[in-house]
Amino acid sequence: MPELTGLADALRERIIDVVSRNGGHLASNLGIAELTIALHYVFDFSQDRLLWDVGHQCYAHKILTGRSRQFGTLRRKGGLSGFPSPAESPYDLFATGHAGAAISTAAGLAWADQRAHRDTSVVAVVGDASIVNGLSLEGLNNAAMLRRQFLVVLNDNSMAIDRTRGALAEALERVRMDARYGDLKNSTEHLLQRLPMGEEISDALKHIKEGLRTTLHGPKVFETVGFNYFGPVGGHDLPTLIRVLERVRRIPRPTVLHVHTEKGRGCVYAVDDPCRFHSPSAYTIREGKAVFEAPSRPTWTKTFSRALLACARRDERVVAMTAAMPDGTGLVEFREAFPDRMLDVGISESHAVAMAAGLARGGQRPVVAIYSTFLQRAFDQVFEELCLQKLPVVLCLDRAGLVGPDGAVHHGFADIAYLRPLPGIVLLAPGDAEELAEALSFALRHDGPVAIRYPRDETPAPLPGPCPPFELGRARVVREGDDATILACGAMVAPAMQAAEYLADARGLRAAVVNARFAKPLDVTTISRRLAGGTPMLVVEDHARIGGLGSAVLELAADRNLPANVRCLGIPDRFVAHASRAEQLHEVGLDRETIAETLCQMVAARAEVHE
Ligand SMILES: Cc1ncc(C[n+]2csc(CCOP(=O)(O)OP(=O)(O)O)c2C)c(N)n1
Repeated sequence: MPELTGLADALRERIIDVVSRNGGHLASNLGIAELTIALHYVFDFSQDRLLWDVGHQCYAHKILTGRSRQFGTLRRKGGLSGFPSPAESPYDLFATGHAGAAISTAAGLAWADQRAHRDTSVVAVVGDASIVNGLSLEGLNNAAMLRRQFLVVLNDNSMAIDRTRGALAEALERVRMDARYGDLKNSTEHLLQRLPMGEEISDALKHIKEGLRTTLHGPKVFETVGFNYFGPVGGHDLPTLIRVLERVRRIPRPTVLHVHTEKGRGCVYAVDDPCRFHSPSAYTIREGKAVFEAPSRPTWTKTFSRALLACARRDERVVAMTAAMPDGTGLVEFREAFPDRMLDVGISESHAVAMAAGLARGGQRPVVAIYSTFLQRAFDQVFEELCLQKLPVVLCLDRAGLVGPDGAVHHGFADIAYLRPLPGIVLLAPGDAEELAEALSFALRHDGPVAIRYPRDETPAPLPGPCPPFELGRARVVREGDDATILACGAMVAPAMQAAEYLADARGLRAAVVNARFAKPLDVTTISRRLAGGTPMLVVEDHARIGGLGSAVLELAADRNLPANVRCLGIPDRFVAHASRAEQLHEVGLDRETIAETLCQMVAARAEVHE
């Protein structure tokens, strides 16, 4: 056992070392080292099933399942993913990154194994913030019907990225207060005495009935839906954890084991500021402090944060909403300035959007700041509660496009494609920082749903010339030229400008650059005029080629019978792996060089036709 305890410290040391160099999910992984060891000690996950909810806490699991040597490549191009990945290991059953799905996929595996007469144990590890996600609750509700072993390990560290919010969080907090550590040890001993060990299943079942009554402090929600609940158990006491798991493993019914862990465990700065160290970028330690490289220009998130504060000062109806991501979406300053106008609803994107609809109907001006990839969870609410009602809610889609090291599970490559068919929605993509502020002002003036997309990146140098206010369906011509047009969207305007400048200097080619600003409604006049006569148009977007701005332009050309000498550069029809965002953009051809080269080819092809 002492070796195992030493192993937990060694895992933490390794994780700190690699995350400080590569960036990644630090605090959650430090907190779950003992629990991961205990799970692997008690179960045989070469046969048994282990599902990580979200999956960001799987680093120790990766190291323990044959990936120790590659761990230094974490989140790097060609290296290990920062999330579970079946491509890497049979111990990773699903590639995950979105919260709430583990109980459902575990339930599916449990049913499948039962049908196939496979005698496996199934374990889902879910954090205290993710267990309140609607999908988790749907999963619990259904999995409770299983008549077999099914273990949900509730890893409760009282944190989402920020503090966990909501009524269940408060219930868990009460459990924690009731069972402070000394007490916790007693209750765990009590629990151990009551849990089956070595008996026949029928005896075990008898114990479980009693077990239901042995619950000392637990929130009743799990028992109400039909789960056995055991806990709380200290998550850093490895021998006890192993003893508890060995017994809980034998229970032939759906069971929740509630484990307390400390986010950031074993690392002073991560314990002190678990939110900052939830998913830090690379850093170095100087005089005991983590030092981060400052961005050379303000990020899009920071720019949004400032712009929203300015709008909120002008209009007191503006309220801000987040689904458990105040820091990532830039709402921390807003929360400080306007605590009464800020809502953090926990990891519940569908609820956030539906609630925003209610707020808008009640006369407020909600701004929902959300990552593009997570808005996918709320598609139906955007459809029904926002668009069908024509309600003025502003969706600010951070991390739109390719997201860099978080990789395939987090890219926001589909928002234009899934939002564009919804009648009445307006889709904006600002080209620089000033445009983001203008887009937000426009969105808050507009009487209907608006989504604004921007990437995880620094903002580019300001586009040339004055920044005109946004007008519905009006693009902005940022560079004139008659030989060809680059129609660029959002963060792609800057590389499009660089490509056009290069082509002018190196090839004497005069390409116009049109900043689309709107993916919907399109600037029909400007685009139609630029297509006239078969002038080449290259559409460039940090979005899937399928269904994005390029598709919209081709639909317009088809509808109006316009000549469509159009090519599209965008994200191809495959999942792009983790790497830096610049590497990913280069890999898919969304860089200055590929834009210039593609436009040259188009112009050359046209010249050939005309010869
Ligand atoms: C649907 C969804 N929304 C938001 C996120 C962003 N996110 C990643 S981890 C995390 C917090 C998870 O908290 P918890 O489940 O308690 O796990 P912990 O990190 O505390 O171990 C959040 C909000 C996500 N991954 N998926």
